[in-house]
Amino acid sequence: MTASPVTASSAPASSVSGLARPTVDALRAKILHHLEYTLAKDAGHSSRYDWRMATSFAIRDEMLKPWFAATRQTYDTGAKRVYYLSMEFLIGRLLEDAMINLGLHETIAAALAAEGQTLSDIIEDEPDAALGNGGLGRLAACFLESMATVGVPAHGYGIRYEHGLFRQRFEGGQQVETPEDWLSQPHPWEFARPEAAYIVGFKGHSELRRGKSVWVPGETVKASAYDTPVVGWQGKWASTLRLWAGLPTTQFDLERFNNGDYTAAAAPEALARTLSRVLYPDDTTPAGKELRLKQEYFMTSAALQDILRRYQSQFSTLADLPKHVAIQLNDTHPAIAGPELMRLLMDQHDMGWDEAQTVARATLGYTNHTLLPEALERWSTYLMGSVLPRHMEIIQRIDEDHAKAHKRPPSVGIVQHNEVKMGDLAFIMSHKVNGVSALHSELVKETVFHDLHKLHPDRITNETNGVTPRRWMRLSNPALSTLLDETIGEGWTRDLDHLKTLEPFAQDAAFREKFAAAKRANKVALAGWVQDTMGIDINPDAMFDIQIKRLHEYKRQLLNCFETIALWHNMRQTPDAGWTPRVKFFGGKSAPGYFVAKEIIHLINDVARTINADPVTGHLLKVVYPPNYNVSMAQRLIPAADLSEQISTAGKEASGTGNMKLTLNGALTIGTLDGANVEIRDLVGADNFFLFGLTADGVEKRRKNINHAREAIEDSQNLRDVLQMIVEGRFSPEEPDRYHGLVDRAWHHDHYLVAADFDSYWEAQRAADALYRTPQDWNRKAILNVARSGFFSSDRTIRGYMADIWDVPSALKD
Ligand code: 26W
Repeated sequence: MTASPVTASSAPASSVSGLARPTVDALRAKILHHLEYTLAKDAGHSSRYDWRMATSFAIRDEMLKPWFAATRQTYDTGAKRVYYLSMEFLIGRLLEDAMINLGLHETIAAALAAEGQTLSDIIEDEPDAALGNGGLGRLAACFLESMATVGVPAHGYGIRYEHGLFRQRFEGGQQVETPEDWLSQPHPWEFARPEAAYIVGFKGHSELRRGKSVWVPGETVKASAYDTPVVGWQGKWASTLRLWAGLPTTQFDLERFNNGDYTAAAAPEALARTLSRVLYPDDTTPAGKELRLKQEYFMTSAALQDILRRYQSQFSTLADLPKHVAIQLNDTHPAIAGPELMRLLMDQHDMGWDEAQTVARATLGYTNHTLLPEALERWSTYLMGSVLPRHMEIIQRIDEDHAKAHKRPPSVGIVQHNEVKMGDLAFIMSHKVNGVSALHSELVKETVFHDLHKLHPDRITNETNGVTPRRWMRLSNPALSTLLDETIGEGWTRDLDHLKTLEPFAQDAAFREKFAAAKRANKVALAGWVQDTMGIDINPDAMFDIQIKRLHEYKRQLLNCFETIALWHNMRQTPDAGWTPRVKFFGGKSAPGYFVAKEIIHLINDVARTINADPVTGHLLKVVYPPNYNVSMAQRLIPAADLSEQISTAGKEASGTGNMKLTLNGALTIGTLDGANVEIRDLVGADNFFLFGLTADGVEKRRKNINHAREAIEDSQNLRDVLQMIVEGRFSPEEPDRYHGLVDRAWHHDHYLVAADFDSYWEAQRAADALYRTPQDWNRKAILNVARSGFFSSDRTIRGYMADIWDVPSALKD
């Protein structure tokens, strides 16, 4: 719950679909009912946890109506279904989102208040469902909510990790990871579905029987389903998130247990649970571990078996599968779906090779989310062959077919150098491949899939990412949401293009006042939270400059850190030069094994410690890096942002989605022409965007000059001073040579062109300083950013997938 003064306003009563909305008293009774009969607790002796669970169950009861209705209608109409396969769903908290979409926020607040309970405290008590690393996982969560709002008969399939993304804390400024355990308490939003369970095999061998290949797995586990309903805006439709948990197929080995061999007795259970034990915390470099491949196959096979079971309960001809089912692969992580669907169609449903391949390809779509070479999954043929011997056979033959069908250059091929390239497999086994921003989709054609694009020129399309305005505005920013409702009506929540009607108000001084007041209220609330949780005093009238995202060299948190040091250094020399006061916010986790990223975290914290203790600049500059950045913290930071840092090396950030959330909440962007920044700048207007840096082409050219960093540093007094201060231990007096490696890399291995872009970044930052000192101009531009951000709704993105890839109509009549 964003601690903003104004409470979130949910879907207005009249608009919630045909649903008789429960009154305050009815909901109060429901909560008390669950307290007594579901939790067996007396209202007088209930903890915050009890009240949260009882409130969650009361809301969950209301979710069942649209969920049942959507499920039933889809069966009755035989509507085409969409299945979104993802190893990650970065959901966050669900209580408030459900209340908002069901139009019950005020009602619940009143019901709880009548029982002396505070809704915001109860909302804060819910752990985040952190079943993802970053952009890819959060996009999947936004898509589920948008498919439920737009009316797509949709299921998300993933893994019910017992441990989501690790908790981050700082010790001596360094990241330390501890296991996340969201399931240490019962999770109120899931329904166990033990009847939906499937056997998944591994290893073993495949043999020919009567001319047919038959796989004889060496190990088996059971995938057991847990369903979570996802209700759309105004509760008109709902989608289902089905997550798989690993269970042993063999009984507990009592005999072994009785012989005292306890571990062996428990081994099958332990083995099975490892499959859904923990999320791999890497968001670029694949761990390449056998367990990760097994997790990917476990999720994918269970999903496909469930999809075919449901399909056959409605339709008889498997050859018609593509007419009734669309399956989307969220990056290459579920790419084994191609061979697995063919295996099921051939080995279990006697379909011929060619037909099975055609049906599979027509059913599958693949989304690429990254160009980073190290992020593209490649499994050794040895590992693939030992874990999935039957699939290795099928992959080999798919590759041979493709080679026969297309005169392809030697560089093209799924199996090469004893590796299976999952990107090529996903491309060849999908009827549509898409990038996630206009620039990225072009770069996908020119780089990672250049040769395949030549062979299949109409396969790659673009679907620019989006974010759900329900969580990222209506829920997170009630102050601005209420102002929008009063000014342009509530229609924007379902159709974000309505924001366009806000444009004229940018010229309205009175409206600008109200807009600035809403932003300031959010900043005051955030300042209070920073004081309470970190003991740092920040000025809510300073510019809140925010960079929140995973730590990665291409996202260039280091460039931001260098500019922060240069700003501090200049402020110290001329403290009375009329500087614009700033608070630099950083938020983000590093993959545990990514030491360069961890060193950057250490430096940022060391710089923060030094600057925050400096009495000379205390009123001008503060650096705040709250640990354990996650979805709930993003909901707290984004509404309070003035400046959005989107400073990645051009050509590296596939899209970005934080950039969209910050623009929607009235922040101005300082950024490069990378990912969706390009489309944000095009739509909000170049005058309302602080652009800097090399373009993607410029980066490729500059990289050819091996001395690009040294030359840039020698050209920049500011940057030289910064590197000098760092190398002499100015921020690490207790270990002066702590950053010698980092500074050496800045001079000699500046792969992401931090030095080359430093001066233009500095200039852009000073331009932001200047504009911030003219609040009327700043707010006019900020209002135009909000008014022109309608395109970045994930509803628009989903409508793109429905039209371009899935060929699925909305089940909702407008
Ligand atoms: C196997 C290791 C691994 C895990 C996750 C490799 C790569 C990933 C993801 C693709 C990384 C990711 O989250 N990519 C981000 O996806 C967002 C949603 O499309 C984009 O907005 C971001 O630009 C992109 O970095």
